[in-house]
Order: sequence, then C-alpha cells, then structure tokens
Amino acid sequence: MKLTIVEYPDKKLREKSKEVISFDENLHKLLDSMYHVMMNTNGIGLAAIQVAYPICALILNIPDENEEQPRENLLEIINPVITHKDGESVYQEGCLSVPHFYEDIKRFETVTINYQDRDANTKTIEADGLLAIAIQHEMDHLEGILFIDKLSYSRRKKFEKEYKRMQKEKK
Ligand code: Y12
Ligand code: CO
Repeated sequence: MKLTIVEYPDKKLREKSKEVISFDENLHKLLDSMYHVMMNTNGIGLAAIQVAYPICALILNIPDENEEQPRENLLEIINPVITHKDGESVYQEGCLSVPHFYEDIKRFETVTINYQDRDANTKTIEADGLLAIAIQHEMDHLEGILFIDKLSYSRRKKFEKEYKRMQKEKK
C-alpha cells in the first residue's frame, strides 16, 4: 500500500475522521503501511487522515531512553476517547504534515484514554510526558485540528508568511 503524507494547507487535513467499524485486513494493511511511512520520515506519531484516510486511527512510537523506536513499542490506537485529563505542560511540537516547523504548544500534562487495538480489543492508557502530548496532538488530527491552530494570532501570521516562503523555495 503506497501512502504519501498530506501536507498543510491541504483541506483534507480539516476533515473529521469517522469511527472505525471494520477491524479487518484492510485496516491491518493501512496500519502496517502507516508504520513504514512514519519510520521512514523520522516520525513519532501519525494519524490516518495524514495519509488521506479519514478514520479514527493513529499510531505512536515514542523513542525509548536510547532514542530508539523498536516496533514492539508501537501503539496502534483506534477510536480513542479521553476519559481523564489533568495539569498543564508545554512542549515543542512538530508534525509530519507541517514540515520544518516546530513550536511550543500547551497541552494537558496527563491524559487517560480508552481505545481499541487492531483486533477491536478495548484498552486503556494512562499517559504522561511525551506520550501524553503525542496522544493529544494525534487525537486533534482526528478532529481536523492542527498544532498551528493553537498559536497566538501574531505567531500564526508569522508562520503563514514563513511557510509560504518555504513552499515557494521548494518549487
Ligand atoms: C511532540 C512532538 C511531536 C508530536 C507529533 C508527532 N510528530 C512527528 O512525528 C513529527 C515528525 C517530524 C519529522 C521530520 O523529519 C522528516 O520529515 C524526515 C520533520 O522534518 C521536517 O520537517 C523536514 C518534522 C516533523 C507530538 C508531540
Ligand atoms: Co501532526
């Protein structure tokens, strides 16, 4: 399955993702292909909508203490729901759909989610640190929200100017 990453300002990224109903081979193939795209682009998180599939599925592979991302640490998160959130933390985020841009974003410090795995088993994660931040970032994608939407008015204007300039240079 050949996937390409959808980049801002593509309107596709604004679509709301739909609940996953079929936990079948198609879903498994998509998750496997998403994993390869994410690892090939040095990502730690990827939502299905970022590869043009508007379904509530995301993957995360948070680097371990040796900065490695073994496949056994991969989390496949389907139909997540936040059941608890607390505290506040600020972290410099980046997004594969908004290349070359990193910005401090305020999020909840800890979150608890209920979700399903690729075989529809129900699971819970109590997350803090980078995992909690990445979960919130990726869950925003399911709602069509990007981390740049959380910037102040002036910072967003600056971003738009810089991003447009970078896109022109790429052509
Ligand atoms: C904290 C940090 C990140 C998240 C969400 C997940 N974001 C990512 O995985 C971003 C990855 C990323 C990788 C890049 O490297 C390549 O594309 C090779 C990258 O580089 C460029 O922009 C050129 C940018 C972002 C949540 C919380
Ligand atoms: Co992102």
